[in-house]
Amino acid sequence: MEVRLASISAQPYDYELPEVSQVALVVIDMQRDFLEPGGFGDALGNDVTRLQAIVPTLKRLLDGFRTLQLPIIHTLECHQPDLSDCPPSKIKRGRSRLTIGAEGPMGRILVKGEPGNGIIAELAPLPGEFVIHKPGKGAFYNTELATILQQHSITHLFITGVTTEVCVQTTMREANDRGYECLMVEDCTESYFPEFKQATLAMVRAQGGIVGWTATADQVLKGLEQWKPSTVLV
Ligand code: TIU
Repeated sequence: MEVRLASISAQPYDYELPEVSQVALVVIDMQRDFLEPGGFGDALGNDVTRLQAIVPTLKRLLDGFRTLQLPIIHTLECHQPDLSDCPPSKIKRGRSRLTIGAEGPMGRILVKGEPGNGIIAELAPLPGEFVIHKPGKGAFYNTELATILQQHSITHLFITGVTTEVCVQTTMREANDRGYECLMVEDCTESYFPEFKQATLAMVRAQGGIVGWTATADQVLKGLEQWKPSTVLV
């Protein structure tokens, strides 16, 4: 079988997909709680509408991964209804009018299973895609993510979602320390603070890619179209 490696045009230099590698798309916390009025992000005093700009591009990237039948991992930041997995420090932080667990217009804030805690309809997971419920900002803390990546021999992660400098960056740093080759997709992540997004992208790729790479969705899709893994690892 012909083996063709992919090289994705990225910063600070091209992102290579070796012959024996498996990629996954990670979509962090595209939940109503962060993108719609009345959720956690709103309760913290943020303008949540500015996160919605990435939805069409992220949907296009998701569709690309689905067409290529590559693994997709969605995460949700959430807590058990009794908040037993939520440190009191997290509840107190923010000093918002609606704290975690309080009843809001979309149900209880950041509580698993509440209407406001679900992933937005446009990006809803399809059967066969992984869905990780995470109590922290990073997707590895107290979740099955590490096991899933190992079981499916995943080595390369394309990281997207919200917010760039909180859950997205924390997850990318956790993954980087575990040896995963991570690329943050520039136009598929957003922050309530545009300057924090730009700073995050810059610090990821500084120092020779100290945390990993960044590229646009188009650059990722163009690269993946050339990629034909020689070994089916999933
Ligand atoms: N507040 C904020 O920017 N983010 C979070 O609390 N969680 C995530 O980033 N998902």
